[in-house]
Amino acid sequence: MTPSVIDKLANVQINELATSSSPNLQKNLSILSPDQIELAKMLLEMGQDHLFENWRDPGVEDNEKIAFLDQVALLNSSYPGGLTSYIKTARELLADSKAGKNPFDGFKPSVPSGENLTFGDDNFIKYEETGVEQVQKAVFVLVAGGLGERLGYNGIKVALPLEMTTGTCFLQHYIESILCLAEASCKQTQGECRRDVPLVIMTSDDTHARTLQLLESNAYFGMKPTQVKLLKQEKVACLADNDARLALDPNNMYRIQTKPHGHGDVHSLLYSSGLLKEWKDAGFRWVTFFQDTNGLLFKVIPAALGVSATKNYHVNSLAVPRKAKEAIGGITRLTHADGREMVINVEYNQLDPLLRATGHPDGDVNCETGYSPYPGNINQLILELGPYIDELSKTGGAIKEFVNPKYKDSTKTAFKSSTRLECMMQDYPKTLPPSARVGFTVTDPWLAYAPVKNNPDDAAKVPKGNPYHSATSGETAIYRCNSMILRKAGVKIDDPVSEVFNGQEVEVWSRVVWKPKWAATYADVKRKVSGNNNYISQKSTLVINGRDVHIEDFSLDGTLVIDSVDDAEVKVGGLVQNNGWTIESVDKDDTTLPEEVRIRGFKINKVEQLEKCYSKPGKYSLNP
Ligand code: UGB
Repeated sequence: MTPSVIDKLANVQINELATSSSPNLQKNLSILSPDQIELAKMLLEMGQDHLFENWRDPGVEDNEKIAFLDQVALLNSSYPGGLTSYIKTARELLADSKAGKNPFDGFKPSVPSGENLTFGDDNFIKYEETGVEQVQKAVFVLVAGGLGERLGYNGIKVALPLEMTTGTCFLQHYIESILCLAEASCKQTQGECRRDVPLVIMTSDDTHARTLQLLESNAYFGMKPTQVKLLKQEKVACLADNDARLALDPNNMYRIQTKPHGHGDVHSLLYSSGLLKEWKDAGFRWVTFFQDTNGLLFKVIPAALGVSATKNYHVNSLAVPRKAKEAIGGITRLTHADGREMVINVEYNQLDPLLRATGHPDGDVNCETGYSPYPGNINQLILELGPYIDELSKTGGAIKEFVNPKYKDSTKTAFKSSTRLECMMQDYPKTLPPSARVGFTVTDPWLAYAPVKNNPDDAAKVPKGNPYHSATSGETAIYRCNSMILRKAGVKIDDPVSEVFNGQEVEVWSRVVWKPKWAATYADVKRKVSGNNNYISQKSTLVINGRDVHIEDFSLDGTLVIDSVDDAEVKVGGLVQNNGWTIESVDKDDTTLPEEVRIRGFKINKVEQLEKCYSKPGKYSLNP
């Protein structure tokens, strides 16, 4: 545009604003560009005059005013439909909230049907095999924009070790699992695949730089950098009152307060990035979403992909049996008198009142299995790419939002602090037609779910019998799961002992840890364990860092660490006995210890071990 056209446009807009309710803005129009004036006009039209109320005269704090409109431009462009749409939706949702309207009014809940997997049975093995085949057609999406305030950890959560025996961090474990499953997938289909399985990581301003740095300083943990894409979510504007007036930062009148919008952003980001189409053109079929700190997830991903492929699920939510009122959402079928129907996650604080209001006077209660009949959503979703693209083409990736203001009193006229709209990735099915194939896959919690979300103090307050979801339980769950898998494969493993760390009583099993390249599936474990005389004592630690390691008639009472290159075939038998590695309780408030140790309440004391390293190709036998 030539300067004269810009001047004209500015003049028109200045005239339009001349009668505006914001004299301070009017005075400053000369320092703003036409685009900035357009944004300011939109704000006034949306009843946001207060944002300019304290603007100083032109010449004073002009850079701050420009920065303010730059921020408005970003908030406007990063929200589907822009700020106008954000403010309109906020007004509607705030009015509903004030009126106490339940978003599920008129819906009747019932228990949906899905697939229940029992680890290691024929059905599980069949699904796992089908799933491995599908991995080469899958893309993986990790939502990692959350700061983890509940955990109270200062770093990014994906950098946390999932266990301290090897110190492997979550991101490394996820990437290695994906690489191994993709390789197994290629092998199973006689190497026909020609593409790299992509990984997308959704970050936020809180996590982006540190996630990138973690990847770069570790050579992307073995992935090609081109395989990994980071998509950064933006925060959304905070709302000061029921009229959805945007909240200014109390320390800076030229800055709108912002807060995270939630993991639901992943859908609009994927849509606007153009990646979905790219993947479809490249022949991918599945999009697998997962959270930042679940060290068990990949134990069940192959079987769950198998369920998706076998049942042609457009949406497959992974779930675990859930204790009634446990603080995770329940997967529920909702049926409306007007014919609407959906299978959706209902958050735990909404499920109980909804049941009570619809003819279940006791609300959410355990049934004869000892669990609620509504399976617990663990927020790992597998979507079929084709129907996903079709749906997002209609919605642009916008997900039904909610608002959760904390009111000052029962008049519900003022908030204790500003609020904002939020959205959750598992609400994606809310806009799907009833014909969509929405299902779920339930697995044992010991196999699939051990998130690290709660700080030690909150975890210690969890009602007895409910999971802690802490760093302590996250790590001990890895040992329990690996021990149970080996048990199923025929290894005799001692029962665990019960110990208390950071005020949480946990089962301590033998510390068995292996790299995904040793076994990415149960079928791999079965192939690599043979003989009827394998035994691991409770005090033992077994670390397998090698691909071709075979355990046969082997007894361990102490610590054995095996490192081997891919072409080294190692047979492990006989008896290894030493003082091993012990678990030592630590004080969570001992600031001389690293934070990742304190949040677990224990450390690994490496007293004695047998360490074997096979760095050259060949056939070896470890039989001391
Ligand atoms: N996340 C983002 O990427 N961006 C955000 O803005 C926020 C989060 P939380 P939440 O596993 O038991 C979910 O905070 O949202 C990422 C389900 O909603 O750990 O309280 C973040 O980095 C709930 O139904 O969990 O609860 C992390 O990877 C239940 O399944 C992920 O989103 C619960 O998880 C989840 O964020 C659970």
